[in-house]
Amino acid sequence: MQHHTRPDPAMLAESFPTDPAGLPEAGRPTLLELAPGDTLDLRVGPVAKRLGDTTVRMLGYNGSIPGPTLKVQQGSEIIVHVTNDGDLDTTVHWHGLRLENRYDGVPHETQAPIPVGGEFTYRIQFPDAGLYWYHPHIREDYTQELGLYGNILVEPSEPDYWPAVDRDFVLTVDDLLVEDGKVAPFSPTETSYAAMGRFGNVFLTSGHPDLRLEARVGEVVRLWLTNTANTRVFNVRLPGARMKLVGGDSGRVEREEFVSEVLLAPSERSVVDVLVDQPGELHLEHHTPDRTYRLATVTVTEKQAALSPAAAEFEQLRRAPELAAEREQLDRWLAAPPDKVLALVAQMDDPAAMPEGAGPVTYACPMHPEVTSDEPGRCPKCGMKLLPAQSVPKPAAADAATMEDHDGHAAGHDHGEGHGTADGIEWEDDMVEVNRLTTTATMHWKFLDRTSGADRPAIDWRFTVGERVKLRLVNEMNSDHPMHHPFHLHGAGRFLVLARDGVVEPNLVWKDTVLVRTGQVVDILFDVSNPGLWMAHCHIAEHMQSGMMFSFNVARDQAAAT
Ligand SMILES: [Cu+2]
Repeated sequence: MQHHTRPDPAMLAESFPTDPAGLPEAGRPTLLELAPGDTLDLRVGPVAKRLGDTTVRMLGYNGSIPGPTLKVQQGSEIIVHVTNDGDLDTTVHWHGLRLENRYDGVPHETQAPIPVGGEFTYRIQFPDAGLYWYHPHIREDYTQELGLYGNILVEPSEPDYWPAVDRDFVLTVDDLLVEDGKVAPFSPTETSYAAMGRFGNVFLTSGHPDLRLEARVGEVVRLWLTNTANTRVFNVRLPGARMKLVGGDSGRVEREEFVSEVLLAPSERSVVDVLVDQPGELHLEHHTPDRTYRLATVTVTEKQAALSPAAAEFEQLRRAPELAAEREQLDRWLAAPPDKVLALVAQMDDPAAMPEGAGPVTYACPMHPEVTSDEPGRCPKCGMKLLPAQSVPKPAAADAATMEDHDGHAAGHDHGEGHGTADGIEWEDDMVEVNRLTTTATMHWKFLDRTSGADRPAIDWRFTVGERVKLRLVNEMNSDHPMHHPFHLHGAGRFLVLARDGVVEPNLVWKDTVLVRTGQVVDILFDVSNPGLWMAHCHIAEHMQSGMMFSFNVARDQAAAT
């Protein structure tokens, strides 16, 4: 075991290091095929990352951003030996895997943090086919933003689990906030951008600001997509090619369907097949109500030998029998009252609080500065808490403060009246100045257990292996900052979405994260399968840091539960 001297805490209090000089250049992620019982060495360390003309200091697993893509077999187990040469304590969380609790990577609950210079060995199991990922579970707002994420592809035991394809692209979608040629600063002691999370201005697809991929005419290409952003929701399109949705967070969908776009909240995954039937260039895009951003370019070359078997089957829309069986018993669960009701709320202090008796105050909405009032209250347009007007940029200044697009990545600029809140999703940071100032000290994101109707902030959930539990997630509008939250449950089990605002989920897939839009009520059916102490949290990194998390207990059997 290596022993490094830990950095001087006084220095840590100032800032994290930002100088890329002398660091190895970040590599491209490698694909590592691991056999059952194999050991992987995974090292966290700083890298120099080129972004256009600038080079910034970031963090990588094994020197690449993203870290290596692990390809493993369903039902297998591997050993991962992690060493931490990063900037702060770390753990590795294996997102979406139903694994043994003690390897879940939650600091102080399932393991001690791995100090800088320290190491930890994980045994990771893969009971379910599909696309998963790994990332730290300490200060994700910093470490994930800086590049610590990687994918896991679990190959199904069943040979025809997925339709045939000719080519796979495993892609992470992300955004990074760069200011003055550096990654925008972080405090080692507190999380900023706590209100909306840290939106970036450079889009990184698989770590690349201008990713170029190649395919051949007549092929079916599978896109394995993971949203690794701190807070941004991605809506992914590929104009000019047909996309077929085949899978989600954990495995395949109930019924394959042709789609024009897929929505990915932070930490969610989507698996889509694409038939590329014409030569030329295709652009993978992120499409919001107001803007379009380019995520990657796919060059389709004409060199094609014969029609691939995958292309011949592309029109088929298959069904998953295991999810059809779940559909059979869905009515019973839809009719049942929820076992637990969880409210998602915000309490926001004024980030530029005025001393008492400082004179008359007028209030304004940080997202709609034209909304003003002589009294405290909430914005009639979005429900946001009104703040003293001096802490809200003037309407003219507000526009100048909206995100500038990075070189050439904005394909369209129809920035209208609508702001970024259409469909209960905040697509952009529309209150940059206020958001930057909000910290874990002034912004309190909360889950409240409203099962019995009352506010009961201390959540005490106890489940038993083998149980199924209906959870109702209520994103309350009566909150200081109503916005969307991707709700994530750790590997105690997996869940199906039953209904969103009373609308029965049309296409089932096993999930570990669900997007709860502003004001929405989402019912999920949680299939509890693993004992231990497990976390639930919002996967907006800054929201989790600001309190939107709790842990719950799963007993091995009924006797242990009582
Ligand atoms: Cu949240």
